[in-house]
Formats: sequence, structure tokens, C-alpha cells
Amino acid sequence: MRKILFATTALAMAISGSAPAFAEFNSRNIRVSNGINADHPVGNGIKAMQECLDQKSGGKLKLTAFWGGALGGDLQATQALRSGVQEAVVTSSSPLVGIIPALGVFDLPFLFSTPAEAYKVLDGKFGDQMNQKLDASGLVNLAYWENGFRNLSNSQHPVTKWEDFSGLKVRVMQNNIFLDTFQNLGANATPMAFGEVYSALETKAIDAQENPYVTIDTSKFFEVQKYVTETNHAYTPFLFLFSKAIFNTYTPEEQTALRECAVVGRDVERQVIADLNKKSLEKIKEAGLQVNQLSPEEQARIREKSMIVYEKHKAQIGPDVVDGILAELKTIRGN
Ligand code: TF8
Repeated sequence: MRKILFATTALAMAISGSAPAFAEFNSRNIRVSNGINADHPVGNGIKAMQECLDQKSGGKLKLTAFWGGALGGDLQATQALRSGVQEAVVTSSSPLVGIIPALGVFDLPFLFSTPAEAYKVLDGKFGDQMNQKLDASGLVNLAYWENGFRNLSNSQHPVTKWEDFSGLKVRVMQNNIFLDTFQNLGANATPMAFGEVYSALETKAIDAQENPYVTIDTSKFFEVQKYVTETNHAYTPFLFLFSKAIFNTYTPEEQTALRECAVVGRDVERQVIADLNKKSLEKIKEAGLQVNQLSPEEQARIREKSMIVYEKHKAQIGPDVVDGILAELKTIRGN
């Protein structure tokens, strides 16, 4: 049936002399780098995005993914985008606050409570405002993908209350807000690029790190950690960034296809994370790690004591940005 359809279309085109299909599309090889591994849900998202691009461009727009920081870490890859030598990266927002201070808003502890409210903020007006700031720095954010709620893992002792953070050598992302959040908790916080975390945990140069369950699973941190606490202390989004310098050389049809298919990939990636979260947690437990929940009282206490970080970083992030997101969250929560 398909063959017949193709033949008929080809014939019709030959007769009418119309332009070849997908003429608005050029063959493009789009390199997308990632710090995480191919079995992370970002892999499912990229696959779905590729299928969408295949349909829209007749196979002309091709994504080539690089995993495990093969093209450099989040920050390095983002700088390569800004100078127009790499097409795309899926990166956390957190390492980019040195370039765009407003992005630090997403690092504020306990900002989002559920994925649903994060999606509303990111996929709505507030997310657009951040996209404009990224654009002014040479970065086109095609869509907000998901990293997820972050949890603490360590090799020393169970962490179930504020006092347990004391003296723990915790790796944090290269970001002042995370640094302060963990220093404020009493931890010995050390900024470090993601690519160095596994071996730093293995050699005990650090005791602890914090990332979503799917990353603790797919980056195999469970091999070198003993305890996990479901802290949910931050939801830092992934950005699907494109080099503005390169994007500007693409046709409008190519640009639209990339934007639309990044959203298709985003939805698949978020769904796979929702599904994998539980499985990753099981895997972590099966590997012999002790997983602790915080009591509601302790969670509230830690949250309360962390609020000082908001005040401390408000000026640097931008008071309008911090107030803006808090107002939007208030509306979403209906209080
Ligand atoms: C971190 C981030 C990373 C991601 C990854 C490199 O801890 O959460 O896991 O940005 O893509 O550095």
C-alpha cells in the first residue's frame, strides 16, 4: 500500500512538475551533547524527537547524540554553542548561572513541590521570559526537558535530620546557590563538574552528591554510595539548548520543526522519568543502599531553615525574577 502511495505521489509530481518534497529542508547533522548516559530518559526523548523530525523533514534533520560528557560538560558544551561550534546540548540550568544569573531562580531550595507545577511554570509565561534571557546570550532554548527532583546520596551515615548534614563532604553543581544551600545545612560543600563525580565518590574525595533517582541509577552512583535520603530539595530543569548562531542560518521550516519536535521529545522524556523513578529507586535498594524518607516535621524544618538562601541570592538573581516566580506559584497553588 505504501509503495503504491509513493509511486502515485512520485508520478503526480512528475506530471505536475511541482517542487520536490521537503524542499524547505536542508540536510543537517545536529550534534546534541549530554552529560548523562544514553540509558537516561533523555535518550528516549531524543529518539522521539528524531522520529518527529524524520516525519517533518523527510529524514533531512538528523540528531547525533553524544553521551557521558563526551563533548565536554554542561558548561563547556554550552560555551561551544555560544561560539557556534556545536549545535545543541541538553544541560542543567544550574551550571549556566554565571552566564545568565536569572537562571539561578531554579536553584532556590524547595521552590517547586510537584512536577506538575514545575511544568506549568516552565512551559508557560515564566519559562518564556527565561528563554528571552537565554536568547540574548546566544542560546535558543527549544524546550524545558526534565532532570527531576534531587535527592541526597552519601557513603557515611543515614541522613534523616538537619544535624546529619554536618561535615558531610557534598559535591554540588558549580553554582553559588547550591553551594550556600549546602553550607547553610552545615555540609562541607564542594563545587565540581558532573563528569568528575563518580570517581570522586569512588576515591572518597567526597562523601556525597545529590541528583534525581534516575541519575543515581543511570550514572551508577549507587555502586559507590551507601545511603540515600529522599530530600526533594530542588527541581532543576534541563534545557534543550541550540546555538543561536547556527539556528539563525536554518530555514524557518527547519526552525519550526526543531521547536515542535523538541516539545514532542520533552513529553516523552518526562513520561519516561515518571515511570523510571520507581524502578530506579528499586534498583538502588536492590544494590543494598539504605533509603530514608524525611519525616514531614523534619522536611518542614529543613525547608524553613533554607529560606535564608532566597534572601541572600535575590539581588543577584533579580528581585523581579524571584518575586515573579513566587507570584506565579501562588496563583498555580491557589493561595
Ligand atoms: C549535575 C546535573 C547533571 C546533569 C547532566 C550532566 O548534577 O544534575 O546530572 O546536568 O546532564 O551536574
